[in-house]
Amino acid sequence: NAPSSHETDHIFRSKLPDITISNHLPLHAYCFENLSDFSDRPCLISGSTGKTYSFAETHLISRKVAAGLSDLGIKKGDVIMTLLQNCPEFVFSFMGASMIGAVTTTANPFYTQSEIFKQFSASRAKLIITQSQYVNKLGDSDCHENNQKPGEDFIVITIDDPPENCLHFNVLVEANESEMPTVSILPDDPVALPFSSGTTGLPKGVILTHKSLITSVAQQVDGEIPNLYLKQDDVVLCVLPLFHIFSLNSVLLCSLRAGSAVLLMQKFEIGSLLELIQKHNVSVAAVVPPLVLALAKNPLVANFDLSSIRVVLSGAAPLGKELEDALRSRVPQAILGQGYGMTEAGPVLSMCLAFSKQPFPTKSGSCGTVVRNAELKVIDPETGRSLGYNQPGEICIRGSQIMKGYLNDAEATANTIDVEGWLHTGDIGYVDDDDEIFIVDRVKEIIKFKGFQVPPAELEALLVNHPSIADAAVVPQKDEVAGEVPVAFVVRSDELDLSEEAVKDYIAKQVVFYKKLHKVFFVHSIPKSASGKILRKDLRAKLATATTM
Ligand code: 4UW
Repeated sequence: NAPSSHETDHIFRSKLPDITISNHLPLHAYCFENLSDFSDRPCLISGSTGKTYSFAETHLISRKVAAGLSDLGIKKGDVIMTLLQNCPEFVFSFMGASMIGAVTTTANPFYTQSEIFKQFSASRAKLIITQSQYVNKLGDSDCHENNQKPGEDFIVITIDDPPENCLHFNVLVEANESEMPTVSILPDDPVALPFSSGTTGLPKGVILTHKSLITSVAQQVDGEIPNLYLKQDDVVLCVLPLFHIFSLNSVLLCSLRAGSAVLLMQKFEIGSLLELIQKHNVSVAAVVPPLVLALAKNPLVANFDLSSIRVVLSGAAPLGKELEDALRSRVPQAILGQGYGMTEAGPVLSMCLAFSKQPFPTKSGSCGTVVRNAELKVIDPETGRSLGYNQPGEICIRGSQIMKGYLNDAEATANTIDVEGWLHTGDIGYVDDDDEIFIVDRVKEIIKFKGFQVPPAELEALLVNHPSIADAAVVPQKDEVAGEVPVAFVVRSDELDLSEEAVKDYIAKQVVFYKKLHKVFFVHSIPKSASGKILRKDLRAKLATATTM
């Protein structure tokens, strides 16, 4: 009569008390709930133009966009796609869609045509909001899979001068907000559909509901003692792309809720970044480790005044202690710490408690402590047994913030969220005596290049499509700047002289820059388990010895 697993589970919780969360509301109503306290304060600042939108303006334009989307036939449950660099229109589109119960799938504008098409067709998007420079990637004859035509089979809106068959964003902004339809939105209705490959396989739509995103934002910034204390006079740096959940949730949605200004930067360039930090007195900087590297090491930094920065929040990939120390010498007044997120987890699992309104002492290298109103456990990946303090195992999380599931993929959902509601992250870590989480390894396939996801299965599928390749496996190799880079093991299908360069070029033509292969090793076979799974651990070990030789 062994006790059922949950009775013996060792569950880790936040050191902050649970709070009441308004997750019965729709996301936009929650984000703008306290609007009247700060309606005239700056909400969005465009880094490139300097144009500022107050909270009241942001709310009004979002409502106009909601009415405009509705006029174009977008209804509750429909999906729209944003294919945008960071800009105010991203925010108006996302919030506007939420207001009519529509769902936004956020795509990377640097994606190739086929990468965009996969997300577009899997999400069944009816409308795309983009920049004119990307329109040529939306359904041309050279993409054989896509015979849909922009302007005919789906609507394309550009935020700048529209090419043929496209509409200008103004058609949305000029709509009459009072004609916005009233829709009833339930907490479990989807609102965002980012794509992630999760622990295995190809990218999949991650269904995030109104309730999940509200819960996640509240876990960070709500309550008497917020875990991530954002103030109304904060200026939060938004240089990380809003199509990724880190920036969407912890920068944009958290700032909207808390009444902080968001400084939008279209892309990362160290000179303009430093200028904007100084000019706008950025106080909270959300970063990824390669950005920490730039801030810590670039000589230009010495020419700028960065004394306004009070918080540096790093996440999406491991941040080494040395790098953290190097940054500390550049911004000695700032609190440095990490958050740990995963798209499927809603996304935040843990956050540094030094960012709290009542800060706790924290250690460098830690990814923070599990957020409030959530449970975290660490399990033995072999037996599933729950582990106690200081014992590394797979990190699992449970709470209202996690995804509803993958879009149209019950099997992948069931492999990620178990029957007791635990989401299995595929990350290996432990919780120390002070409840701080340390990530030490990953059992999932995903490769992280500067925090961007590189799904090995996607590259492997492309590789085996090549007529001269019989089999292939892609694994991460450590890299000082990017953290990890994808490298391939390839079995040639004949004796033809397929070169490393040819394989690299073949992939490079089909994928966004961060998925490019950095090395190709030709081998006679790919090690596989009896069930046919690639033994990635063996290949990673081979790589480790090969590089030390
Ligand atoms: N240390 C080590 C970390 C860390 C990490 C993530 O692309 P995804 O699905 O999602 C993200 C989300 C990151 C994020 C969101 C909100 C937030 O506040 C925050 O803290 C600042 C971070 O990256 O990739 C998920 C995978 O990325 C790795 C880990 O393997 C995770 O499963 N990862 N954060 N601090 N590794």
